[in-house]
Amino acid sequence: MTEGKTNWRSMWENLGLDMERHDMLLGVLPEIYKSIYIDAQKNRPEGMGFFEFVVGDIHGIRVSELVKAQEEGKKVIATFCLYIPDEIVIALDAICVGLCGGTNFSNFASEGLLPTNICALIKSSLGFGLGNKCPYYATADLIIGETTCDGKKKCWEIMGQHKPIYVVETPQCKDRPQARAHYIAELKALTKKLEEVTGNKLTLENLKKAMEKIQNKRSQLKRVYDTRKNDPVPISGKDALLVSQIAFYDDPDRQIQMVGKLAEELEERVKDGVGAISKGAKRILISGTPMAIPNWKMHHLIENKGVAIVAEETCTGTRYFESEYEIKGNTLDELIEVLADRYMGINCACYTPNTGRKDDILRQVKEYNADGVILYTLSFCQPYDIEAIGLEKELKKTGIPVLSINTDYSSEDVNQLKTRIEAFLEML
Ligand code: BJ8
Repeated sequence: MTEGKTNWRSMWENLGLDMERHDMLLGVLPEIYKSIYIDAQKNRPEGMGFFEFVVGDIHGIRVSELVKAQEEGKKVIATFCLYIPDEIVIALDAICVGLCGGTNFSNFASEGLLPTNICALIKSSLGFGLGNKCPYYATADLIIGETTCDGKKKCWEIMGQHKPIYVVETPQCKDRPQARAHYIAELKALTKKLEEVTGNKLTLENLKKAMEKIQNKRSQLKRVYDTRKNDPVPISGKDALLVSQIAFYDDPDRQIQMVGKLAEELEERVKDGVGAISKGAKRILISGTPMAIPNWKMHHLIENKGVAIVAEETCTGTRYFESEYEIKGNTLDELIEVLADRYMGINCACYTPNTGRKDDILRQVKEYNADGVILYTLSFCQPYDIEAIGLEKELKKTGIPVLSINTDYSSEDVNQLKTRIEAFLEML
């Protein structure tokens, strides 16, 4: 272990990390993890051992795999949004890593570059990169941005001064036929850019294979989520969130294997009536902005009260793996259309209108048998903030208890949140 750590140190130095700040980050993470995941939970599935190992070595083995792959000529492509299809990156024999930041530990580097009223996810992501604290960002050969929210759009301009970046112009009004045509054209332009960067060519065969792989990876996550529809829940929301967060940067083949193994164990637990949280516990659906690793704040606050989070209608939850596709098509163009339709089916608040999200929440309340919904919005995220107001009214109208929470990555509001969550849970 010591030897391994020494090796990582020289790797981090070679990647140009700010070692002092990086040491500080890695110094606090294990403690936070221990208090949230180990001390506060009982009866966790054995299969979580793998994910615990991965998070315990968050900047180690996986980064060394990326460095090794680069030495062998592969490229590392970093993304920040679900609308950038992993399938195209993987088909071109490159590695895709999701880079959203989930802690304000890195904000020192984004201060002075961004106004204060920008969401924590953007501040954190930019801070990690520019502050030389993220080895994934350091390895990235190309960053792919998108035109979703305004904050991200402007963030790409700043990132682009430090790293090669390519921005996909995602449409705003996705229900229009011309929006579909535009997104398809954008995916083709992205393909061209990635072909230049990787030196590989997208073919019908390699794209089909990549689609099978990514679809398989998503379906293993879906299996895990499906087990959460039972009472008792065989896995806590916290653990399920961790699995989902790791899926964004780990090797997809390993994910298929390890998430599949976990799903098998959870399916057995369901048969045997084994729960991670007591049978009959109140059940909460979370809906809102993504929760990038290590943002476990809401899950910890809620599950600490003995209730179960049964699903997340977020990009680090169901939006990531729902909307399966049929891999059919005899030409590359046809397969790209399949991809475009799948991705445009994701209901993100950055679209206007985005009525599908309300339908998703209502469906998931039923499917996961939720007693209430907590709308989770990162402060200063206007699209989700505005949708939360309308959703709160709509859900109340249908008799679904709902609580809307607006927060960031800091711990300053924890006591106030605890009080609000307690009051909400009591009325369920
Ligand atoms: S598909 S949710 S990953 S854009 S960064 S919108 S929190 S103000 S992340 Fe997103 Fe793609 Fe949509 Fe999903 Fe708000 Fe912050 Fe913007 Fe954010």
